[in-house]
Parts: sequence; structure tokens; C-alpha cells
Amino acid sequence: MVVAGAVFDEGRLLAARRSAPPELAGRWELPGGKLEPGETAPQALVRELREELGVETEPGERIPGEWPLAPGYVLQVWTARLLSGEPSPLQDHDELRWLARHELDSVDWLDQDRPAVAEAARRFPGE
Ligand code: DCM
Repeated sequence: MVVAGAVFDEGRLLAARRSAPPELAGRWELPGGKLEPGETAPQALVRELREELGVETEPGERIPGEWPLAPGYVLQVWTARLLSGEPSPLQDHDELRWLARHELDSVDWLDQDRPAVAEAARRFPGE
């Protein structure tokens, strides 16, 4: 299983552009990664966001749905709130953008992330 975060801060959603592998490079995703043995999804999300972006986050609710990835993997998405740090692309990404709700279509999302982003869009804080 792969867990990704819909990270919200100041009414915007964090999008990350992949730098690897070549077939995914240049496409945008909700940042996250694979669960390690013994981890829950929220634990994996906190670890991945720390490793990839250098931030501390607090997982919120799971966004309903499960989206197929490469054979044997599915994507689950959780909302997350930024606790501390300024996200920077430390690993796997070469650009980050904070998107307002009306800007969500401005980046080329990975196909498998699109339905998750649409669900996340319904959870913008204050809406
Ligand atoms: N992945 C994805 N969408 C995301 C996060 C990850 O499709 N929002 C995929 C890309 C990789 C795999 O999951 O094939 C593992 O991600 P990572 O390489 O970031 O650990």
C-alpha cells in the first residue's frame, strides 16, 4: 500500500512534482510513499512527509477511496495538517506548489492521483 497526503495550509493544498522514476517524472502528485512493515498508514504518511519534504505533519481523516497503482499496490490518501517546517523537495520531487482550490487543474497530476485530488478538493478548510 502507498499512502499520500492531502496537506493543507492556509487554505491551499500542497502539490509535488516527481523527479523520478523517468516514467513519472514531471507529473504532479500528493506526496507520500510506501508503507514499511509494521507501520499504520498515518505513521507512514508522517514519516514520508518528513523524509521527502522535511516537515512535521498531523494526519487527519482518510479520504474515502482506494486507487490502483502498479500491480500489487493501491493508493490511499489522508488529509494532513502542517505542524512545523517549510516543505522543500528533499527527495523524489523537484518542485512544490501550494494550490488554491481554483488552481487545482493548473498542474499535470498523475492519472492515479486525479480522483484523490478531486475528493481532496471537497475538503478545503472552511468550505
Ligand atoms: N505514487 C503515486 N501517487 C502518489 C504517491 C505515490 O502514484 N501520490 C506511486 C509512485 C511510486 C509509488 O507510489 O510508484 C511509491 O512512491 P514513492 O516512490 O514516492 O515511495
